[in-house]
Amino acid sequence: MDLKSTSKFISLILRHKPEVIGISLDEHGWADVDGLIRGIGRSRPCTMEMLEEIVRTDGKQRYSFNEDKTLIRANQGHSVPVDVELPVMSPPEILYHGTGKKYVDSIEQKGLIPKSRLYVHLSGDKETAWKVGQRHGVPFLYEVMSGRMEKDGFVFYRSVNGVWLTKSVPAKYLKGVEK
Ligand code: HQG
Repeated sequence: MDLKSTSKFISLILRHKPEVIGISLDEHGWADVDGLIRGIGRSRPCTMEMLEEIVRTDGKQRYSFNEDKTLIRANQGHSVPVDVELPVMSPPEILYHGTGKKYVDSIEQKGLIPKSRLYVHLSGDKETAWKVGQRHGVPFLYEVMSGRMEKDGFVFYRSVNGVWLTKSVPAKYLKGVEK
């Protein structure tokens, strides 16, 4: 079994369903490393060395260890209600959100909502947002007037792996743009 599939499994466990391997996350999203290795180990090979390699090489830097590597958590993307202590940060004037064309009608009505996750995910550059959109069929790109939103009182966070997060984006701050 390759590291990529184990990494996907870890993402499911640490963001959405820790119960699939019988573990739980603390209020800050941390899971016990030994428990995670044992839990995953019941269905596929999993060692500390593999875990360290996954954390180190993950393309989006999705996971972090605590200092002594006894705990591990996902940096963002959760649907379970944990507080990963995201720092509040002033956004650039414009951020981007990539989505599926099929969602556009609904988004123009309701704005961007977090759906199953805790936050709406925004990207600092078009290229990244486009890739996120491609996960949802025919992609569609929005410019988000994040500077104006901040002036109007919306709060933005930035995860340690560079994803911008906010609770919602009303439609008036969105503008469809070309790739
Ligand atoms: C859409 C990946 C209808 C929203 C990525 C999105 C990201 C609406 C979808 C991270 C809507 C939710 C998150 C509305 C929002 N009506 N649809 N009112 N408001 N939507 O997967 O942003 O590889 O939960 O546009 O790189 O696609 O997993 O969010 O299309 O950073 O690490 O509802 O996941 O990272 O989809 O992706 P998702 P997302 P990882």
